Amino acid sequence: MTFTQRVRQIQNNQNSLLCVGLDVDEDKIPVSLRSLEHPALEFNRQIIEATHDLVCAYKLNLAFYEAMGERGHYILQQTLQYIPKSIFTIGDGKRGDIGNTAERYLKSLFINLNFDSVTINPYMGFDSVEPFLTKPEKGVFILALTSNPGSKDFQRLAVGTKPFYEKVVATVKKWNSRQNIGLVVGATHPKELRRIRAMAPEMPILIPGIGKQGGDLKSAIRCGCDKHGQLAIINASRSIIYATSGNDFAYTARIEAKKIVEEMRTSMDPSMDGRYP
Ligand code: OMP
Repeated sequence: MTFTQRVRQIQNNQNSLLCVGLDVDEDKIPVSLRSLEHPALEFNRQIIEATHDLVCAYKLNLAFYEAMGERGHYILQQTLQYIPKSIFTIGDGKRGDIGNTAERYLKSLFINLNFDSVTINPYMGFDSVEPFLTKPEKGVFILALTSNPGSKDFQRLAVGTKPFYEKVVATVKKWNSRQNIGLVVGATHPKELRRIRAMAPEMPILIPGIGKQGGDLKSAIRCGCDKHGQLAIINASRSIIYATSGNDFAYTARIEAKKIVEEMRTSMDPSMDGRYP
């Protein structure tokens, strides 16, 4: 099964497009957990336990684990063990380097940590991405138009008559012979998201930027889904995992996740026949 087929299957089984970002920050963990040996691990365990029936994916941004030093690697490995196999994982490191270095990233992310997919920065071109594409069952989310204000600095520059990010989309489509490439497009750019979905009707699109970054959930669903109401993977990190700083953080995370999923489910009414409200 290719990665894209797997995303469809998981979204179908889970009836969800939601990806919870496990961007765990030790400074934001409730006081009640702080006396434990690994507070961040217990925090993740409880978040996963409380939300796993509501999500299609968990995204672990590696920066948050690297920032914890040696412990961080252990917490990353153990967190991955808590995630049910029926849900896919995204190792978010936005890697991208010359071929032999890319091979090392691949070994770390796809073999040692066994992530189902990764985020990749395509700035260094095909040879920096190619090693990640060799396994059809492993997904590669390539940055197209990111959610942050600085996305305008390079990604929107004109290449001929088109913005650079469209060139990225058109080019990576040609690399997708194994059906394992996805794109990253910020929810903060709904108009461009719609255009990118039209250019790449069959690619998974990871859509961060709802919640704290101000992107609109409904627009992300409307503009990001394919014609079957799938393949948009809508990420929320802080707005779910830090919805409260209290001891009821896991319960509150569930409530927040549920709100998003309910909105998704209404928007995905099959009678809409591929159109979204
Ligand atoms: P929240 O803003 O807390 O929901 O977190 C967003 C998460 O998505 C962080 O892990 C970011 O690093 C990541 N992200 C973006 O915010 N914008 C992008 O354009 C791309 C990503 C990403 O690749 O995941």
